[in-house]
Amino acid sequence: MLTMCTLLFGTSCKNDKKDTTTIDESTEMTDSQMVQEEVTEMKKVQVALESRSNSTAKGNVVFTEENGTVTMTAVVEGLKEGTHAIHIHEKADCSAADGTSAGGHWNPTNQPHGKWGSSDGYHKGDIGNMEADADGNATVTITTDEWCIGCGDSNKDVLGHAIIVHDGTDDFKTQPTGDAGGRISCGGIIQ
Ligand SMILES: [Cu+2]
Ligand SMILES: [Zn+2]
Repeated sequence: MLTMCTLLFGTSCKNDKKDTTTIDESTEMTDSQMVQEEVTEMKKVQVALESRSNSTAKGNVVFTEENGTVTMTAVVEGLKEGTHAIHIHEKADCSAADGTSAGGHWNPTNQPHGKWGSSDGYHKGDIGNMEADADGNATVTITTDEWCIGCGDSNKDVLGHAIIVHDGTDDFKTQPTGDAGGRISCGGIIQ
């Protein structure tokens, strides 16, 4: 019996391609492969955006972190055609019908509201705007080393906050909100 188990284990190890697997091959991972990825380098958290303020806006946001760089992609549907602000807000609490339970913009570094990367300052949650097409679909991607997923550094860690999509446009000037209008979709960033 012992010999049998050793043999099986040995065979399994020999076929294990762990050392040559790259992160980019992760599109169709099984659960066991997913565990292996987490043990190595890539972190991932997925957020469902729910409609708020009687809107039809909903969607999905995916954060991944690899080698200290976080990429966030938001895909939203059910929007009015045109420009919509999207931010990370302070609290992972979408319970209010108008989304106000998520608090203000996530701003751990005590900066003014602004355009991401601006020398005048910007909140860590100031993702910016996205454009909805005539069918109401919008997507935005941001890649940054100013965030992390679950690293525990309160100036960087996106976990425990919320994604908010707004009815209007972020003007990058009005303090502290960007005058982006109502909150039409919300999702807590929870692992
Ligand atoms: Cu906002
Ligand atoms: Zn802001």
